[in-house]
Amino acid sequence: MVSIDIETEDGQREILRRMLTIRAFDTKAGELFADGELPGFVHLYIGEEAVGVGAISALEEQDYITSTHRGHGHCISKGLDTYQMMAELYGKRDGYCNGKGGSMHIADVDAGMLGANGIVGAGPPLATGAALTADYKGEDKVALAFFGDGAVAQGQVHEGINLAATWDLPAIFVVENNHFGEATPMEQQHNVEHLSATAEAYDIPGFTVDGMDVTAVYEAVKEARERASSGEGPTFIEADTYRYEGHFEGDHQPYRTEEDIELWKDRDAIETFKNRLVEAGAITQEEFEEMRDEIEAEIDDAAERAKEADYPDPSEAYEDMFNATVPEINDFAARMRADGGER
Ligand SMILES: Cc1ncc(C[n+]2csc(CCOP(=O)(O)OP(=O)(O)O)c2C)c(N)n1
Ligand SMILES: [Mg+2]
Repeated sequence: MVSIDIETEDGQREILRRMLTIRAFDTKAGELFADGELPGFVHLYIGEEAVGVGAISALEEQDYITSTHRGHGHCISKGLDTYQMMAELYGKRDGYCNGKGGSMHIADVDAGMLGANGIVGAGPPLATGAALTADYKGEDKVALAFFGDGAVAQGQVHEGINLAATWDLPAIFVVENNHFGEATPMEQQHNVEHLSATAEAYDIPGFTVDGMDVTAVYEAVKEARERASSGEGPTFIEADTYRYEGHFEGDHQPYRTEEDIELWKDRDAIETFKNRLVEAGAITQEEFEEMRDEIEAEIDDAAERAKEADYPDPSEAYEDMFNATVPEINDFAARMRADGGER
């Protein structure tokens, strides 16, 4: 059983709900950042919702994902709690990393979310490692790595894909080609038209799908998962998508025009999927608006609660940093705490 069945009306509504949740969460995060409420940086996933939701909805509950610096959408797609996420953005103790990680380090290993990552290209080798673990233990688990067009030329991405391909590991590599790595357009980063050409070098299947179409992403990943879990190795999927907002909040975006953005907004994934469901009678426009309003209220509430929540105490600064199961590290951590970190 897949975690979400896109063939059913319940599954379709859940997919819509998740895409709307990402849109509402990141819209709120952008507003809060602009108001000076949030420390650090936020990179918004608005416009790219169909990729995270389509891909993760096609996985099983027990599967792993690795994420990027633009990770809120992956977290929500994997079912993470929006209050705990918001608390993490605020640096509060209730956050996923007790407020010590922030937007780019949200992780929930128990949920199979192996972490957002501030290091561009760091996800694929982690996914290969998780896939190797699953393979070694004989568990039916697949590891899916999300990474950007800007990560495709990173060395460690290729090391990860090469090993997974050579050892037929249960991995899936999903490139979110949003056409920019920071301010650099795709054509100035790569010599190929489609990044899925990368797959040829490793003799694995490679596809480019419409990343504004949640169904297309879902179907590609579902097929990739079947291949991975039956021992046939990894698949490389390029999802063609676009970010509506700047690279980070505060980016003045001299590298593109409002018209460029509007062209993609005309193909908005949420609007397209919703219209398809309305036509099929799976949801009415009124039900859709009700769903959207409820989600926005939930996110507002999560943000208000996170704002009021406690910060971690300074005495907790060295907690959760070391693997307590390794005695030497434990000992080192205890000494660090004792002398206030003077080493
Ligand atoms: C190893 C490394 N190099 C450079 C950076 C700086 N950096 C942060 S995001 C980014 C662009 C990433 O572009 P892409 O992978 O396409 O992801 P997108 O932001 O478009 O989602 C860069 C170069 C970094 N964080 N890590
Ligand atoms: Mg990009």
